[in-house]
Amino acid sequence: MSETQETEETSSGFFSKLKKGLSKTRQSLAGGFDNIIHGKAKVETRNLEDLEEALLIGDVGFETTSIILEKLKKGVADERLRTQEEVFEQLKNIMVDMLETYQKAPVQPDSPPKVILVIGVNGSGKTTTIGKLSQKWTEEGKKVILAAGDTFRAAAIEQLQQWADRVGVFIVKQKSGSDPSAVAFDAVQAGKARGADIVLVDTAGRLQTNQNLMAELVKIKRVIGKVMPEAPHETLLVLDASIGQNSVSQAKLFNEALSIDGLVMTKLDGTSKGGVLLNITQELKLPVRYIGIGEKTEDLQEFDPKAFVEALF
Ligand SMILES: Nc1nc2c(ncn2[C@@H]2O[C@H](COP(=O)(O)OP(=O)(O)O)[C@@H](O)[C@H]2O)c(=O)[nH]1
Ligand SMILES: [Mg+2]
Repeated sequence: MSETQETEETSSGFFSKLKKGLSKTRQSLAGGFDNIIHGKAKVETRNLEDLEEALLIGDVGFETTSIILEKLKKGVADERLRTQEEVFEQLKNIMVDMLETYQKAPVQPDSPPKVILVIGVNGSGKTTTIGKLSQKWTEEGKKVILAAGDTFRAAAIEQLQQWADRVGVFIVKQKSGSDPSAVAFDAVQAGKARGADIVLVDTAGRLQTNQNLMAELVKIKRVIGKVMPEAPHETLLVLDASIGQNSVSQAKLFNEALSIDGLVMTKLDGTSKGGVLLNITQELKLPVRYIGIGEKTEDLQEFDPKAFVEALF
């Protein structure tokens, strides 16, 4: 197989997975548009009102929907947008623009390892995301080390250990109940000593109280910085997309305490609320780094705004 053929196949595989993963969101969000916007007929006010409703039902959120509608109305008033088809094309452009606004290239450290702190509430998909990323990067030839920083439950350490065994990467762990900062400290040190490219730090998502959790995460972050002053190079917040608008307030809480660098939106495959990505990027002004569209390793994709919007329709 030639190289171009291979690239085409991989990218079309990527896209068909994305389409499949987003099918529920497509049904709720874009399914609404099908009845509203089709073809060459002149656009009417009623079309825009129905569109607004479809966006709200698709969990795009009130503020963000208003911004989109304002732009479309202006286009119609200026007579730049005459047909329903033109409105639809413009809608896609607006969505891509919104999603691209805060995207940026991830930070590269001056010297390895790159330390990535992964945070988020219980069940959001932190450990699974770390497992998937470690597999992907190991296959790319990178040396990855895992830190079992969710010491709150023994099962959490075991779950990360299983990924480490499966992928064949080194894991730093202690027994449950131990100080997660100490685990993170050891892992970053091990990363330096062993010449690792990446250290992925798992964390707990639930403690006795939210305050305890935030304080613990802040401490982990500070302690990592003692081994490598510029680390963690990336703090990623993992959010379960199926909780829709609730993820916005959750993200704000974490961001205030820990200043997040990027988002991972998981479980987009099981939900109709994928429109929340538009809202959360506008509200948080943060890039989406990865999206999870299924259980398998290849179901974690780097976020691509154009492909995402294309797959929605
Ligand atoms: N369908 C689907 N399930 C996911 C995805 N990401 C994670 N999960 C599942 O969500 C559950 C919780 O994940 P886990 O990584 O343990 O969450 P954690 O508590 O944040 O570490 C597990 O059953 C995962 O298999 C995803 O993108 N799609
Ligand atoms: Mg976990």
